[in-house]
Amino acid sequence: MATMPADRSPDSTLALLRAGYRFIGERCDRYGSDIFRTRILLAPTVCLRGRPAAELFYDNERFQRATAMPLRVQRTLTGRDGVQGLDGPEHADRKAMLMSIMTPTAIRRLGQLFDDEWQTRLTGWEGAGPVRLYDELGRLLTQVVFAWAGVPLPTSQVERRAVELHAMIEAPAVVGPRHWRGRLARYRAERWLADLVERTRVGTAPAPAGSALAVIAEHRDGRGDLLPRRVAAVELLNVLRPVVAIDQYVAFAALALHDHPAWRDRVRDDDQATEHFVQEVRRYYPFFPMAAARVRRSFDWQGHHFPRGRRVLLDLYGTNHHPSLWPQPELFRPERFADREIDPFALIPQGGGEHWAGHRCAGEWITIDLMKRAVTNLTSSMRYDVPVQDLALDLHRMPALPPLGLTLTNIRRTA
Ligand code: HEM
Ligand code: MYR
Repeated sequence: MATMPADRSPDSTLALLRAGYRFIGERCDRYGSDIFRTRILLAPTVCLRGRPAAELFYDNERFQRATAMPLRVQRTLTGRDGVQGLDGPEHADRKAMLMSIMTPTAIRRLGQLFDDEWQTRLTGWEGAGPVRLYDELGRLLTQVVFAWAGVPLPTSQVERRAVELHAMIEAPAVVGPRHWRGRLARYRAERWLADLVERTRVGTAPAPAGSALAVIAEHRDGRGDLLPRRVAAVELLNVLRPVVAIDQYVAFAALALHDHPAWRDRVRDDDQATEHFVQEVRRYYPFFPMAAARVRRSFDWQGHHFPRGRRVLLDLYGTNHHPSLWPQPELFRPERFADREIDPFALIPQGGGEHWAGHRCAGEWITIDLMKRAVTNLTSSMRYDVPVQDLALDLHRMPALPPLGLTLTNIRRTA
Protein backbone atom coordinates (compact mmCIF):
# COMPACT_ATOMS: atom_id res chain seq x y z
CA MET A 1 0.00 0.00 0.00
CA ALA A 2 1.16 3.55 -0.72
CA THR A 3 1.33 5.87 2.29
CA MET A 4 -1.27 8.58 2.24
CA PRO A 5 0.04 11.96 3.44
CA ALA A 6 -1.60 12.83 6.74
CA ASP A 7 -2.46 16.04 8.58
CA ARG A 8 -0.66 16.04 11.92
CA SER A 9 -3.29 17.90 13.90
CA PRO A 10 -5.61 15.75 16.09
CA ASP A 11 -8.62 17.46 14.53
CA SER A 12 -8.88 19.86 11.58
CA THR A 13 -12.53 20.91 11.76
CA LEU A 14 -11.71 24.45 12.90
CA ALA A 15 -8.86 24.68 10.40
CA LEU A 16 -11.35 23.77 7.67
CA LEU A 17 -13.86 26.39 8.80
CA ARG A 18 -11.05 28.95 8.99
CA ALA A 19 -9.26 28.07 5.75
CA GLY A 20 -12.49 27.81 3.74
CA TYR A 21 -12.24 27.09 0.04
CA ARG A 22 -8.48 26.51 0.07
CA PHE A 23 -8.44 23.98 2.93
CA ILE A 24 -8.01 20.88 0.75
CA GLY A 25 -6.04 22.58 -2.04
CA GLU A 26 -3.48 24.13 0.32
CA ARG A 27 -2.73 20.77 1.89
CA CYS A 28 -2.60 18.96 -1.46
CA ASP A 29 -0.07 21.55 -2.65
CA ARG A 30 1.93 21.16 0.55
CA TYR A 31 1.99 17.34 0.40
CA GLY A 32 2.40 17.19 -3.37
CA SER A 33 -0.56 14.81 -3.47
CA ASP A 34 -4.21 15.01 -4.57
CA ILE A 35 -5.16 12.76 -1.67
CA PHE A 36 -4.47 13.05 2.07
CA ARG A 37 -5.85 11.98 5.43
CA THR A 38 -7.08 14.25 8.16
CA ARG A 39 -9.60 14.26 11.02
CA ILE A 40 -12.81 16.24 10.67
CA LEU A 41 -15.48 16.25 13.37
CA LEU A 42 -13.11 13.92 15.27
CA ALA A 43 -13.38 11.17 12.64
CA PRO A 44 -10.76 10.09 10.10
CA THR A 45 -11.53 11.68 6.74
CA VAL A 46 -9.96 11.37 3.28
CA CYS A 47 -9.76 14.53 1.16
CA LEU A 48 -9.44 14.35 -2.62
CA ARG A 49 -9.26 16.65 -5.61
CA GLY A 50 -8.76 16.38 -9.37
CA ARG A 51 -10.37 14.55 -12.27
CA PRO A 52 -9.56 10.91 -11.35
CA ALA A 53 -10.75 11.67 -7.80
CA ALA A 54 -14.04 13.09 -9.11
CA GLU A 55 -14.59 10.02 -11.27
CA LEU A 56 -13.97 7.79 -8.26
CA PHE A 57 -16.19 9.86 -5.95
CA TYR A 58 -19.20 9.61 -8.27
CA ASP A 59 -19.02 5.80 -8.46
CA ASN A 60 -22.22 4.69 -6.67
CA GLU A 61 -20.85 1.20 -6.15
CA ARG A 62 -18.06 2.51 -3.99
CA PHE A 63 -19.71 5.42 -2.18
CA GLN A 64 -22.94 6.14 -0.40
CA ARG A 65 -24.50 9.37 0.82
CA ALA A 66 -26.38 8.00 3.85
CA THR A 67 -24.82 9.56 7.01
CA ALA A 68 -22.22 11.43 4.89
CA MET A 69 -23.42 15.01 5.36
CA PRO A 70 -22.49 16.58 8.72
CA LEU A 71 -25.57 17.29 10.85
CA ARG A 72 -24.85 21.01 10.99
CA VAL A 73 -25.19 21.14 7.19
CA GLN A 74 -28.41 19.09 7.25
CA ARG A 75 -29.97 21.30 9.92
CA THR A 76 -29.38 24.45 7.88
CA LEU A 77 -28.64 24.04 4.18
CA THR A 78 -29.98 20.71 2.97
CA GLY A 79 -32.55 19.48 5.48
CA ARG A 80 -32.87 15.86 6.66
CA ASP A 81 -34.23 12.88 4.73
CA GLY A 82 -34.03 14.71 1.39
CA VAL A 83 -32.55 13.51 -1.90
CA GLN A 84 -28.99 14.48 -0.94
CA GLY A 85 -28.70 11.68 1.62
CA LEU A 86 -30.41 8.87 -0.31
CA ASP A 87 -28.81 5.94 -2.15
CA GLY A 88 -29.81 3.24 -4.64
CA PRO A 89 -33.44 2.85 -5.77
CA GLU A 90 -34.71 5.39 -3.22
CA HIS A 91 -32.37 8.02 -4.59
CA ALA A 92 -33.29 7.13 -8.18
CA ASP A 93 -36.99 7.56 -7.42
CA ARG A 94 -36.61 10.89 -5.60
CA LYS A 95 -34.16 12.25 -8.15
CA ALA A 96 -36.46 11.31 -11.03
CA MET A 97 -39.24 13.23 -9.27
CA LEU A 98 -37.05 16.34 -9.07
CA MET A 99 -35.70 16.01 -12.61
CA SER A 100 -39.27 15.73 -13.94
CA ILE A 101 -39.73 19.37 -12.87
CA MET A 102 -36.74 20.46 -14.99
CA THR A 103 -38.22 20.12 -18.49
CA PRO A 104 -37.02 22.49 -21.22
CA THR A 105 -40.49 24.12 -21.26
CA ALA A 106 -40.50 24.64 -17.51
CA ILE A 107 -36.96 26.06 -17.58
CA ARG A 108 -38.01 28.47 -20.33
CA ARG A 109 -41.04 29.55 -18.30
CA LEU A 110 -38.86 30.26 -15.28
CA GLY A 111 -36.46 32.22 -17.51
CA GLN A 112 -39.29 34.29 -18.95
CA LEU A 113 -40.61 35.13 -15.48
CA PHE A 114 -37.06 36.10 -14.49
CA ASP A 115 -36.55 38.43 -17.48
CA ASP A 116 -39.98 40.03 -17.04
CA GLU A 117 -39.40 40.68 -13.36
CA TRP A 118 -35.92 42.05 -14.10
CA GLN A 119 -37.46 44.59 -16.50
CA THR A 120 -40.14 45.57 -13.96
CA ARG A 121 -37.59 46.06 -11.21
CA LEU A 122 -35.22 47.96 -13.51
CA THR A 123 -37.82 50.73 -13.63
CA GLY A 124 -37.56 50.98 -9.84
CA TRP A 125 -33.73 50.86 -9.84
CA GLU A 126 -33.53 53.78 -12.29
CA GLY A 127 -33.12 56.99 -10.36
CA ALA A 128 -33.07 55.11 -7.06
CA GLY A 129 -30.14 55.15 -4.63
CA PRO A 130 -27.51 52.43 -4.48
CA VAL A 131 -28.79 48.93 -5.28
CA ARG A 132 -27.20 45.94 -3.57
CA LEU A 133 -27.27 43.43 -6.36
CA TYR A 134 -27.15 40.33 -4.12
CA ASP A 135 -30.05 41.45 -1.92
CA GLU A 136 -32.12 42.75 -4.82
CA LEU A 137 -31.58 39.60 -6.88
CA GLY A 138 -32.43 37.53 -3.81
CA ARG A 139 -35.86 39.16 -3.61
CA LEU A 140 -36.33 39.01 -7.38
CA LEU A 141 -35.48 35.31 -7.52
CA THR A 142 -37.66 34.56 -4.48
CA GLN A 143 -40.67 36.16 -6.11
CA VAL A 144 -40.02 34.41 -9.42
CA VAL A 145 -39.27 30.93 -8.08
CA PHE A 146 -42.27 30.85 -5.74
CA ALA A 147 -44.57 31.81 -8.63
CA TRP A 148 -42.94 29.21 -10.87
CA ALA A 149 -43.11 26.47 -8.22
CA GLY A 150 -46.80 27.13 -7.57
CA VAL A 151 -46.19 28.30 -3.99
CA PRO A 152 -48.45 31.26 -3.14
CA LEU A 153 -46.51 34.29 -1.89
CA PRO A 154 -48.08 37.70 -1.22
CA THR A 155 -45.80 40.61 -2.20
CA SER A 156 -45.60 41.62 1.46
CA GLN A 157 -43.90 38.27 2.27
CA VAL A 158 -41.21 38.29 -0.44
CA GLU A 159 -38.60 40.02 1.72
CA ARG A 160 -39.21 37.70 4.65
CA ARG A 161 -38.90 34.51 2.59
CA ALA A 162 -35.79 35.81 0.82
CA VAL A 163 -34.16 36.51 4.19
CA GLU A 164 -35.17 33.04 5.40
CA LEU A 165 -33.64 31.28 2.38
CA HIS A 166 -30.46 33.37 2.58
CA ALA A 167 -30.18 32.42 6.26
CA MET A 168 -30.12 28.70 5.33
CA ILE A 169 -27.48 29.24 2.63
CA GLU A 170 -25.21 31.33 4.84
CA ALA A 171 -25.36 29.06 7.91
CA PRO A 172 -23.77 25.62 7.29
CA ALA A 173 -20.09 26.50 7.67
CA VAL A 174 -20.18 29.15 10.40
CA VAL A 175 -20.52 29.04 14.19
CA GLY A 176 -22.54 31.46 16.30
CA PRO A 177 -25.63 33.55 15.52
CA ARG A 178 -25.38 33.16 11.75
CA HIS A 179 -25.58 29.39 12.16
CA TRP A 180 -28.54 29.55 14.52
CA ARG A 181 -30.43 31.94 12.24
CA GLY A 182 -30.15 29.29 9.53
CA ARG A 183 -31.48 26.55 11.78
CA LEU A 184 -34.43 28.63 12.89
CA ALA A 185 -35.17 29.66 9.30
CA ARG A 186 -35.23 26.02 8.20
CA TYR A 187 -37.42 24.97 11.10
CA ARG A 188 -39.99 27.65 10.27
CA ALA A 189 -39.91 27.17 6.50
CA GLU A 190 -40.32 23.38 6.80
CA ARG A 191 -43.33 23.78 9.09
CA TRP A 192 -44.98 26.27 6.78
CA LEU A 193 -44.34 24.24 3.62
CA ALA A 194 -45.39 20.93 5.22
CA ASP A 195 -48.70 22.59 6.00
CA LEU A 196 -48.99 23.86 2.41
CA VAL A 197 -48.29 20.34 1.07
CA GLU A 198 -51.08 19.01 3.26
CA ARG A 199 -53.51 21.67 2.01
CA THR A 200 -52.52 20.90 -1.58
CA ARG A 201 -53.26 17.21 -1.00
CA VAL A 202 -56.70 17.83 0.48
CA GLY A 203 -57.49 20.38 -2.22
CA THR A 204 -57.71 23.60 -0.19
CA ALA A 205 -54.48 24.96 -1.75
CA PRO A 206 -54.54 23.58 -5.30
CA ALA A 207 -51.23 23.72 -7.20
CA PRO A 208 -50.88 24.27 -10.97
CA ALA A 209 -50.31 20.95 -12.82
CA GLY A 210 -46.61 20.26 -13.39
CA SER A 211 -45.48 22.87 -10.83
CA ALA A 212 -42.87 21.81 -8.26
CA LEU A 213 -45.52 21.97 -5.53
CA ALA A 214 -47.91 19.70 -7.44
CA VAL A 215 -45.22 17.22 -8.46
CA ILE A 216 -43.76 16.92 -4.95
CA ALA A 217 -47.08 16.91 -3.06
CA GLU A 218 -48.53 14.22 -5.31
CA HIS A 219 -45.43 12.08 -5.84
CA ARG A 220 -45.77 8.40 -4.91
CA ASP A 221 -42.65 6.37 -4.23
CA GLY A 222 -41.89 2.81 -5.42
CA ARG A 223 -44.32 1.42 -2.85
CA GLY A 224 -47.11 3.78 -3.88
CA ASP A 225 -46.79 5.97 -0.79
CA LEU A 226 -46.92 9.76 -0.65
CA LEU A 227 -43.85 11.41 0.88
CA PRO A 228 -44.22 12.29 4.56
CA ARG A 229 -45.21 15.95 4.44
CA ARG A 230 -42.08 17.13 6.26
CA VAL A 231 -39.96 15.34 3.65
CA ALA A 232 -42.06 16.89 0.88
CA ALA A 233 -41.30 20.28 2.46
CA VAL A 234 -37.56 19.46 2.44
CA GLU A 235 -37.71 18.63 -1.28
CA LEU A 236 -39.73 21.76 -2.05
CA LEU A 237 -37.05 23.74 -0.24
CA ASN A 238 -34.47 21.89 -2.38
CA VAL A 239 -36.02 23.67 -5.35
CA LEU A 240 -36.83 27.08 -3.84
CA ARG A 241 -33.61 27.68 -1.86
CA PRO A 242 -30.99 27.00 -4.54
CA VAL A 243 -32.78 29.07 -7.18
CA VAL A 244 -32.48 31.99 -4.77
CA ALA A 245 -28.81 31.06 -4.27
CA ILE A 246 -28.25 31.91 -7.95
CA ASP A 247 -28.14 35.54 -6.73
CA GLN A 248 -24.55 34.84 -5.65
CA TYR A 249 -23.57 33.71 -9.11
CA VAL A 250 -25.26 36.81 -10.56
CA ALA A 251 -23.21 38.96 -8.18
CA PHE A 252 -20.07 37.06 -9.25
CA ALA A 253 -20.97 37.53 -12.94
CA ALA A 254 -21.36 41.28 -12.35
CA LEU A 255 -18.04 41.31 -10.54
CA ALA A 256 -16.41 39.53 -13.49
CA LEU A 257 -17.92 42.06 -15.93
CA HIS A 258 -16.51 44.82 -13.74
CA ASP A 259 -13.02 43.28 -13.59
CA HIS A 260 -12.99 42.32 -17.29
CA PRO A 261 -14.91 45.14 -19.01
CA ALA A 262 -13.97 43.98 -22.52
CA TRP A 263 -16.38 41.08 -21.96
CA ARG A 264 -19.34 43.49 -21.71
CA ASP A 265 -19.09 43.98 -25.48
CA ARG A 266 -18.09 40.43 -26.26
CA VAL A 267 -21.15 38.86 -24.63
CA ARG A 268 -23.64 41.32 -26.14
CA ASP A 269 -25.79 39.57 -28.79
CA ASP A 270 -23.46 36.56 -28.72
CA ASP A 271 -24.97 33.44 -27.17
CA GLN A 272 -21.74 31.42 -27.47
CA ALA A 273 -19.66 34.07 -25.77
CA THR A 274 -22.29 34.45 -23.04
CA GLU A 275 -22.20 30.70 -22.46
CA HIS A 276 -18.40 30.66 -22.19
CA PHE A 277 -18.50 33.62 -19.84
CA VAL A 278 -21.05 31.91 -17.58
CA GLN A 279 -19.11 28.62 -17.54
CA GLU A 280 -15.98 30.51 -16.52
CA VAL A 281 -17.90 32.28 -13.72
CA ARG A 282 -19.01 28.85 -12.48
CA ARG A 283 -15.45 27.51 -12.68
CA TYR A 284 -13.61 30.48 -11.26
CA TYR A 285 -15.72 31.79 -8.38
CA PRO A 286 -16.00 29.94 -5.07
CA PHE A 287 -19.45 28.61 -4.26
CA PHE A 288 -20.08 25.06 -3.07
CA PRO A 289 -16.68 24.13 -1.62
CA MET A 290 -16.81 20.32 -1.37
CA ALA A 291 -19.08 17.31 -1.53
CA ALA A 292 -19.19 14.54 1.10
CA ALA A 293 -19.70 10.76 0.83
CA ARG A 294 -18.88 7.56 2.76
CA VAL A 295 -17.17 4.40 1.55
CA ARG A 296 -19.90 1.82 0.94
CA ARG A 297 -17.60 -1.22 0.66
CA SER A 298 -13.86 -1.33 1.28
CA PHE A 299 -11.70 -1.00 -1.83
CA ASP A 300 -8.22 -0.01 -2.96
CA TRP A 301 -7.53 2.82 -5.37
CA GLN A 302 -4.17 4.03 -6.68
CA GLY A 303 -2.48 2.01 -3.97
CA HIS A 304 -4.55 3.52 -1.16
CA HIS A 305 -6.97 1.62 1.04
CA PHE A 306 -10.49 3.02 1.57
CA PRO A 307 -12.11 1.20 4.50
CA ARG A 308 -15.88 0.81 4.70
CA GLY A 309 -17.59 3.77 6.38
CA ARG A 310 -14.70 6.24 5.89
CA ARG A 311 -15.87 9.79 5.14
CA VAL A 312 -14.48 11.28 1.95
CA LEU A 313 -14.55 14.93 0.87
CA LEU A 314 -14.19 15.88 -2.79
CA ASP A 315 -12.78 19.36 -3.35
CA LEU A 316 -15.12 20.93 -5.94
CA TYR A 317 -13.45 24.33 -5.84
CA GLY A 318 -9.97 22.79 -5.96
CA THR A 319 -10.86 20.58 -8.93
CA ASN A 320 -12.19 23.62 -10.80
CA HIS A 321 -8.80 25.24 -10.11
CA HIS A 322 -6.57 22.21 -10.67
CA PRO A 323 -3.53 23.21 -12.76
CA SER A 324 -3.47 19.89 -14.62
CA LEU A 325 -7.05 20.45 -15.82
CA TRP A 326 -7.07 24.23 -16.23
CA PRO A 327 -3.96 25.99 -17.55
CA GLN A 328 -3.37 29.12 -15.46
CA PRO A 329 -6.38 28.33 -13.28
CA GLU A 330 -6.21 31.64 -11.39
CA LEU A 331 -6.85 33.65 -14.55
CA PHE A 332 -10.45 34.42 -15.50
CA ARG A 333 -10.50 33.44 -19.17
CA PRO A 334 -13.91 32.56 -20.66
CA GLU A 335 -12.24 31.82 -23.99
CA ARG A 336 -10.82 28.62 -22.47
CA PHE A 337 -14.27 27.14 -23.12
CA ALA A 338 -14.17 28.00 -26.83
CA ASP A 339 -12.02 25.02 -27.71
CA ARG A 340 -12.93 22.43 -25.11
CA GLU A 341 -15.88 20.17 -24.45
CA ILE A 342 -17.49 20.32 -21.01
CA ASP A 343 -16.01 17.38 -19.09
CA PRO A 344 -18.46 16.07 -16.43
CA PHE A 345 -15.58 15.32 -14.03
CA ALA A 346 -13.46 18.45 -14.59
CA LEU A 347 -15.95 21.34 -14.34
CA ILE A 348 -17.78 20.43 -11.13
CA PRO A 349 -19.09 23.54 -9.33
CA GLN A 350 -22.44 21.75 -9.05
CA GLY A 351 -21.07 18.25 -8.61
CA GLY A 352 -19.80 15.75 -11.20
CA GLY A 353 -21.02 12.70 -13.06
CA GLU A 354 -24.65 12.20 -14.02
CA HIS A 355 -27.85 14.02 -13.12
CA TRP A 356 -30.30 11.08 -12.87
CA ALA A 357 -28.07 8.21 -11.76
CA GLY A 358 -25.85 10.26 -9.45
CA HIS A 359 -25.98 13.22 -7.09
CA ARG A 360 -25.06 15.88 -9.62
CA CYS A 361 -27.07 19.07 -9.05
CA ALA A 362 -30.67 18.87 -10.25
CA GLY A 363 -30.71 22.58 -10.97
CA GLU A 364 -27.61 22.92 -13.11
CA TRP A 365 -29.49 23.77 -16.32
CA ILE A 366 -31.68 26.31 -14.53
CA THR A 367 -28.57 27.87 -13.04
CA ILE A 368 -26.83 28.21 -16.41
CA ASP A 369 -29.98 29.53 -18.08
CA LEU A 370 -30.69 32.17 -15.43
CA MET A 371 -27.03 33.23 -15.29
CA LYS A 372 -27.00 33.75 -19.06
CA ARG A 373 -30.16 35.81 -18.83
CA ALA A 374 -28.68 37.85 -15.98
CA VAL A 375 -25.52 38.56 -17.99
CA THR A 376 -27.64 39.63 -20.97
CA ASN A 377 -29.78 41.88 -18.78
CA LEU A 378 -26.71 43.43 -17.13
CA THR A 379 -25.02 44.17 -20.46
CA SER A 380 -27.82 44.78 -22.97
CA SER A 381 -30.63 46.48 -21.11
CA MET A 382 -28.84 48.67 -18.56
CA ARG A 383 -25.76 50.69 -17.66
CA TYR A 384 -24.58 51.36 -14.12
CA ASP A 385 -21.60 52.46 -12.08
CA VAL A 386 -19.74 50.31 -9.58
CA PRO A 387 -18.76 52.74 -6.80
CA VAL A 388 -15.56 52.25 -4.83
CA GLN A 389 -16.20 49.41 -2.37
CA ASP A 390 -14.45 46.37 -1.01
CA LEU A 391 -14.81 43.87 -3.85
CA ALA A 392 -12.28 41.35 -2.58
CA LEU A 393 -13.50 37.79 -2.35
CA ASP A 394 -12.87 36.27 1.02
CA LEU A 395 -11.95 32.63 0.37
CA HIS A 396 -11.86 32.04 4.11
CA ARG A 397 -15.62 32.52 4.29
CA MET A 398 -18.07 29.92 2.98
CA PRO A 399 -19.97 31.26 1.09
CA ALA A 400 -17.47 33.92 -0.06
CA LEU A 401 -19.59 36.90 -1.03
CA PRO A 402 -18.06 40.34 -1.45
CA PRO A 403 -18.91 42.25 1.76
CA LEU A 404 -21.62 44.50 0.33
CA GLY A 405 -23.03 41.91 -2.04
CA LEU A 406 -21.88 44.21 -4.88
CA THR A 407 -23.46 47.66 -4.84
CA LEU A 408 -24.44 49.40 -8.10
CA THR A 409 -25.31 53.09 -8.54
CA ASN A 410 -26.62 55.36 -11.29
CA ILE A 411 -28.56 52.56 -12.97
CA ARG A 412 -30.15 53.55 -16.26
CA ARG A 413 -32.04 51.61 -18.92
CA THR A 414 -30.45 51.36 -22.35
CA ALA A 415 -32.93 49.19 -24.24
C1 HEM B 1 -27.04 19.18 -5.49
C2 HEM B 1 -24.43 23.18 -6.26
C3 HEM B 1 -28.35 25.45 -7.89
C4 HEM B 1 -31.03 21.59 -6.73
C5 HEM B 1 -26.00 20.06 -5.62
C6 HEM B 1 -24.64 19.75 -5.30
C7 HEM B 1 -23.91 20.86 -5.51
C8 HEM B 1 -24.81 21.88 -5.99
C9 HEM B 1 -22.42 21.01 -5.31
C10 HEM B 1 -24.16 18.43 -4.69
C11 HEM B 1 -23.48 17.52 -5.61
C12 HEM B 1 -23.11 16.25 -4.88
O1 HEM B 1 -23.64 15.96 -3.82
O2 HEM B 1 -22.28 15.49 -5.38
C13 HEM B 1 -25.30 24.16 -6.69
C14 HEM B 1 -24.91 25.51 -6.94
C15 HEM B 1 -26.00 26.15 -7.39
C16 HEM B 1 -27.10 25.19 -7.42
C17 HEM B 1 -23.52 26.10 -6.75
C18 HEM B 1 -26.09 27.59 -7.78
C19 HEM B 1 -26.93 28.40 -7.25
C20 HEM B 1 -29.41 24.56 -7.82
C21 HEM B 1 -30.73 24.81 -8.31
C22 HEM B 1 -31.49 23.74 -7.95
C23 HEM B 1 -30.64 22.80 -7.26
C24 HEM B 1 -31.15 26.07 -9.07
C25 HEM B 1 -32.96 23.46 -8.18
C26 HEM B 1 -33.77 24.18 -8.89
C27 HEM B 1 -30.19 20.64 -6.26
C28 HEM B 1 -30.63 19.34 -5.76
C29 HEM B 1 -29.47 18.64 -5.41
C30 HEM B 1 -28.35 19.52 -5.70
C31 HEM B 1 -32.05 18.85 -5.64
C32 HEM B 1 -29.38 17.23 -4.84
C33 HEM B 1 -29.11 16.23 -5.95
C34 HEM B 1 -28.90 14.82 -5.47
O3 HEM B 1 -28.50 14.61 -4.32
O4 HEM B 1 -29.13 13.89 -6.27
N1 HEM B 1 -26.08 21.36 -6.05
N2 HEM B 1 -26.61 24.00 -6.97
N3 HEM B 1 -29.38 23.33 -7.20
N4 HEM B 1 -28.82 20.71 -6.21
FE1 HEM B 1 -27.72 22.31 -6.69
C1 MYR C 1 -28.02 25.16 -2.46
O1 MYR C 1 -28.76 25.97 -1.88
O2 MYR C 1 -28.17 23.93 -2.36
C2 MYR C 1 -26.97 25.65 -3.42
C3 MYR C 1 -26.04 26.69 -2.95
C4 MYR C 1 -25.50 26.59 -1.55
C5 MYR C 1 -24.11 27.13 -1.37
C6 MYR C 1 -23.60 26.99 0.02
C7 MYR C 1 -22.15 27.27 0.14
C8 MYR C 1 -21.53 26.96 1.49
C9 MYR C 1 -21.69 25.54 1.93
C10 MYR C 1 -20.72 24.84 2.78
C11 MYR C 1 -21.16 23.40 2.94
C12 MYR C 1 -20.15 22.33 3.05
C13 MYR C 1 -20.68 20.99 2.57
C14 MYR C 1 -19.83 19.81 2.90
